Amino acid sequence: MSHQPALTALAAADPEVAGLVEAEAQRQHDKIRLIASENYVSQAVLEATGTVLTNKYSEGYAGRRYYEGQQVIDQVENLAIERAKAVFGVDHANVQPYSGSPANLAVYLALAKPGETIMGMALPDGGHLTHGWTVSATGKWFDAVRYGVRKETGRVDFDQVRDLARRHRPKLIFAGGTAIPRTIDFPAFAEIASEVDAVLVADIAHIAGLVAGGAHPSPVGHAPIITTTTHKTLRGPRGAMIMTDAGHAKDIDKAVFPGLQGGPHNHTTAAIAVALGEAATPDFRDYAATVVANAKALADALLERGFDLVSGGTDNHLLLADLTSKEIGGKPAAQALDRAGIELNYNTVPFDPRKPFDPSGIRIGTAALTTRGLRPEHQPQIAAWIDRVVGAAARGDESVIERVAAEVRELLAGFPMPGYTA
Ligand code: DSN
Repeated sequence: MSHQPALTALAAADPEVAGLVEAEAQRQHDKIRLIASENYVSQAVLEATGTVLTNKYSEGYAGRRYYEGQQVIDQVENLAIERAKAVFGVDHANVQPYSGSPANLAVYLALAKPGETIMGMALPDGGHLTHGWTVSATGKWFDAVRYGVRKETGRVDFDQVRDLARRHRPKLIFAGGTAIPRTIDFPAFAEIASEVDAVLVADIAHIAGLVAGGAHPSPVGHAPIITTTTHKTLRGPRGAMIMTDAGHAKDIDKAVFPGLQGGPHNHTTAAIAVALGEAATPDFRDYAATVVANAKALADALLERGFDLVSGGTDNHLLLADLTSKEIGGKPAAQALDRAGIELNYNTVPFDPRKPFDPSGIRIGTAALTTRGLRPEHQPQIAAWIDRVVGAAARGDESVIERVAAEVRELLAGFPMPGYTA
């Protein structure tokens, strides 16, 4: 049992680190990974991230660098850019942001001045820290206005979005987030942004793979600026991109470099290119459709078992369960599920009376298990395990948890993991 590519030199030079990497590979193999922002990248993506491209500095952009020796790096970056443009149908792509938060910060730098008004979804309602939440620099340095979901439906309250936008006239409106189980209505956001002369920024980090694979409507044509990480449903390395219309290209490029970052991580850029090559294939469309089918099947099975899902279900890769009726908090439930080989995160739910570090909910995503090969017919079993473990944790019955962990390992033994040979 070992990591692929093999860690031959690493094991010889630094057995301690090699041992930790092997242990993590084994852990990822043995668990049903339901963290909605995670995935398994292909071995090709893994190989690209572990290349000599990490040795090269290349501040600037292709043809306009501040270091010599860019004959190859320029080609790598241009390849990633052209693939991003083709996969998402955009005019321009910047593939240099180190991750999602720096990508969003670059958008602020390009389009707003400190103290100006911006608008985003409140974190407890499903938004992201960098959409102006209180503890983020974006909430401290900008006058952040926050919209949320309706209590009765768990869906974005567009009356509130429109009302707040008219009253506060933000420079930017962010659409997207980290715990939104329903289709994001980009045309509705675009209409409001246009009415108040704001720039609509679609943060598609969670759903980028679904957009690329045709399983979620695209924001292109509605949002002139689109940010995304590359490692969630898109199934690339940890990184990010900003995609724009032609009019915003220069300002965004200037904001990423030299505005915010230094040299791009060229090994990551190569791996983004590989992931985008994969995202252009028919197999990826099947994967994206199956991610959604798996999430819907898991939602149905959990609803049958009495789980309370925010918005009553899902349209995408993500479910948010409020465990109040199960008489357990999200955190002890998530910890028990992890011990049972089912890995997810505790999460606030909209209007959560509990604190963010000890909230009422758990967040569940189906991207990684889909990559692993699990299908809708496996979801009732996963729901049954979640139900058993949540019940056992509420009762303090550790023996059930151990039995489920063994059953999970047995199921997963039949589903190979990219980056690992059993
Ligand atoms: N922390 C990521 C997530 O889990 O959704 C978003 O940045």
